[in-house]
Amino acid sequence: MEKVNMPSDIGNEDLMRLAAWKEVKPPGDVTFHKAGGIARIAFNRPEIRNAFRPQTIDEMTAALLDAWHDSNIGVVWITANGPSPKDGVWSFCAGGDQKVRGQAGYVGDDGVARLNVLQLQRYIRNIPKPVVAVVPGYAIGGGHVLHVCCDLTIASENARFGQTGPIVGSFDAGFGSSFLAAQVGQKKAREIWFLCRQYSAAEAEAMGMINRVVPLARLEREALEWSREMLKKSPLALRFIKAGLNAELDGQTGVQVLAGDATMLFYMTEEGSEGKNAFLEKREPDFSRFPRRA
Ligand code: 1HA
Repeated sequence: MEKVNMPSDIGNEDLMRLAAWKEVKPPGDVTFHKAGGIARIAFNRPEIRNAFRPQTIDEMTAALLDAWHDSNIGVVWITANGPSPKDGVWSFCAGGDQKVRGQAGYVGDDGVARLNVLQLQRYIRNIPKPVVAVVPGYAIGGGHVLHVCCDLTIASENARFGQTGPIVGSFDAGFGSSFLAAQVGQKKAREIWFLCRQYSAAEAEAMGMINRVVPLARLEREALEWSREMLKKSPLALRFIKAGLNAELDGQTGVQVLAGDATMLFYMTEEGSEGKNAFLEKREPDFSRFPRRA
């Protein structure tokens, strides 16, 4: 069959020249770099379309948590290295590695079956910084769900999007369905899941599940430009907007994240500090100087 996802004339070496990327950890199933306020976390199994096993997700989760706690980082990318050394095809992620799929999940070297990608999805939604899916090729199955969970998606023209669960005997009825429907509407989300077709980047953009399509050779430059624009904005404002946009779909957990942000802001006020100070000074708190605002 003719390959629809052709290699570009760029390789990682060129991508790495775009910014002064510093390697955070040695390459494994994932590579992890930082530069100028951006964390670049990339799937690194291009020979199998960047399909993930438990170790891949563990490495990606650790990198995401590192970026979460690094106050120098304002934007996180989830992307992928490529192309495949076998056939030159680019991919973002083709979902769970079917070769290690056991009876109760994807089996790690320790023999334990996991669906740890679901926790990664929650972290992507909860990290109080924008997460950008930078998609250089196939985003299929659980890989498609990951881009859906990201705050923004920038894709290359050759990217292909779709679900395969009902073909390979799986489904993501969580964010992979509900957040997808919030993006493309109920009818389209049902079409995507019930028919398991593949969609071009242009089609994905038209249905509202990705933000921008560019030639593959421009992909990371475009992502850099978007990221640098966001980095100039108020971090707290972006944090609250993200929490607010998530809150309804995330139910009580969404309210909890938003409420936690409100608590953080309260701690930053004199009124909030008065209670703590009074406790530490073993006196009654005096809130009388704080107005009851209209
Ligand atoms: O649904 C869930 C979950 C639900 C709830 C909770 C957790 C979940 C966790 C995961 C998932 C899932 O991800 S289920 C969906 C699993 N993924 C798929 O069904 C996609 C399978 N792959 C494909 O459909 C195609 O490979 C492709 C459309 C992405 C690309 O097609 P293409 O260009 O024709 O490449 P292909 O020849 O098929 O693949 C190239 C190589 O990559 C092959 O290896 P090779 O024969 O060269 O040794 C192929 O086996 C390998 N590969 C591709 N995808 C996977 C994979 N190997 C293992 N697992 C894969 N997912």
